[in-house]
Amino acid sequence: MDFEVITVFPELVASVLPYGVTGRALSEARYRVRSWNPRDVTSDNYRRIDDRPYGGGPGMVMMAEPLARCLQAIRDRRAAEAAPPLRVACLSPQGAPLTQARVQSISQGPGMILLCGRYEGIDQRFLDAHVDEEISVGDFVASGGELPALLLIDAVVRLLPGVLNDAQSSLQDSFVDGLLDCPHYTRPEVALGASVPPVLLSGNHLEIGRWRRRQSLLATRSKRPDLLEQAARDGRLTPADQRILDEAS
Ligand code: 9D3
Repeated sequence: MDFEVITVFPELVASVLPYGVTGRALSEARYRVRSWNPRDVTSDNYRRIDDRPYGGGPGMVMMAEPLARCLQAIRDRRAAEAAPPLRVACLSPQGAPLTQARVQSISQGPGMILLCGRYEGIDQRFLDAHVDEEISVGDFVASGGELPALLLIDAVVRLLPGVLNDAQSSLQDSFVDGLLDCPHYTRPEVALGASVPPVLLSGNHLEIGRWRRRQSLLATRSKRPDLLEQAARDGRLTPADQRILDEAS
């Protein structure tokens, strides 16, 4: 899995992944991340990559040509390595919201070229000519595309074969079945004056499973009613789930 990241802050991109699960996977060469700085392919003395917006307005716009040269440098390098071609995604507040379904589909492919925007935006001609999709990580304003790109890489890498210790844990992820996770407890049995729910100490795995499902359903209804409605529409709630929700409402 390869991520080719176009960014004016390559040190920022390199700084985040060498920790935890993504760090181990990186040292095991389960994926690669390379950064490409559009400033490195400029030809003018000022290494200019941004300019003022036509039509006026605040901020600066990333210029199309340095980005196109950067993309060509990536494609040339990959061709020389006989590496497969990659789709181009731009991280952008105007993109489609990233979902676990999209993360899973990316994890089954060869990787991506990720363009991290800075400034007010990117010249539309580059987007029209070269970008296959625009991806957002949520309805809030970040200061650039680098942290969103890292979030995408993080979410994809943990799904790669061999990356998580426990083969079960990514299958049990919240969002995979469209519900929020249940509460978790560990030793000691009494902490901060509160006890562990007795069912978790019972050894009855059927009852424990039912309790966890109930907690997931109730937490999803109270914190993310949108997810619960989607699960119901998609037929992911069993009659037993419906009964739990009806009885607790
Ligand atoms: C009012 C104009 N702003 C658009 C909302 C300008 C603007 C703000 C912030 C343009 C770019 C950015 C930088 N953000 C990203 O590049 C970004 C982002 C985000 O801000 N939120 C959620 N997902 C993403 S992905 C890339």
